[in-house]
Amino acid sequence: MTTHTPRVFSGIKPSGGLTLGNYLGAIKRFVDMQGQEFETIYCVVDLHAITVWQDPAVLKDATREVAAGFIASGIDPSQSILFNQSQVPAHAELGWIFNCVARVGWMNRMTQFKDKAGKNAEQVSLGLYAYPSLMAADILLYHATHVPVGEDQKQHVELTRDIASKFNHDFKAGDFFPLCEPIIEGPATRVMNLRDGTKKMSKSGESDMERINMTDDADKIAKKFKKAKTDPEPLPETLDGLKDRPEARNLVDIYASLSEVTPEAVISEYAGAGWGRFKPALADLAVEKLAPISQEMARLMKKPDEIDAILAKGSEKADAIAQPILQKTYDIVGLVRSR
Ligand code: AQP
Repeated sequence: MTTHTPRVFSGIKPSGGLTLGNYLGAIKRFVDMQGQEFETIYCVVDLHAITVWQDPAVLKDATREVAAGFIASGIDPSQSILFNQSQVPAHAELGWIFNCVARVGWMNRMTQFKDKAGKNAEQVSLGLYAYPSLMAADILLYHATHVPVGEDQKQHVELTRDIASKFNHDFKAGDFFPLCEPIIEGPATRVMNLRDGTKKMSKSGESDMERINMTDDADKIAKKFKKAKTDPEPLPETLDGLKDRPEARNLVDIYASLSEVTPEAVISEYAGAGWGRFKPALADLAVEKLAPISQEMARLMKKPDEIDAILAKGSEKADAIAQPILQKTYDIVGLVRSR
């Protein structure tokens, strides 16, 4: 029985600018896990971004912007490994092996693919369909044991466990690939769209008004929260009163996550308050928390060479962990390493 080193891996795809959902559901929690008992590896997953068409120049900018977002939020490249996926080719190599382990039936159950492909499933890229097996490779290439993600990625982490199990079983490889744990915690594991509380806030959502971008200024943030869809009722006395009020619940959860208290505590502070009081308070809080991050992001974005140098160094460190695991995988699978 192998004991795997406690190791965290997670990533964000540069398919647009970072949103408050990415921040609260992922990056803020990545920062919390840094410097604890884990080795932490964070990745800008550019190969995932291109599963949907990306303008090449925009992709480069978005890759650096996501890296800047990590650093400005508190990911310290001397404490965590920070890199972009395409620079460690072992991700794609292990991804191919996992394409041969994962079953088509498993992929057909992935709800994110169904949501993204919609009625257009015949026309989307093969890469979008195979995305979860590349994600499994991202995680298992480092023998990661813990994967902090938002709620929407839970199914993909579960698939990663299925791929690890099937590989270990089919190749009689013991517990070579660990069964990683998804870590989905806090009040903002699924930040919802500001115009429709039944949909997730996404980078690539149609309207800019439905999301808070990490680069939005104070005026924009205030305007977006002011226009956020709600209902006519004031905030209730207890959290139960937010049942069937998805937009209201979302704003309370965002407030709780930004101020690092429970949703119950928010409700007890604002019980009976109308939106005219709550929304400006939420906007002020968001500006207070996000402004220092967006200012630092803007400063970093003026120095793309510095960002690239950080990513290059991180890629080397990541590669040093990944290569022995990939080579051992080749041996297990029976691929002759002739050079
Ligand atoms: N709305 C959200 N609430 C909480 N967590 C979220 N995450 C994304 N949206 C929310 C988490 O952020 C991490 C990175 O996600 P990703 O960028 O790799 O992919 P995604 O989940 O597909 O993000 P988007 O913003 O919806 O991108 P597009 O629109 O391009 O598909 C993950 O941990 C995710 O859970």
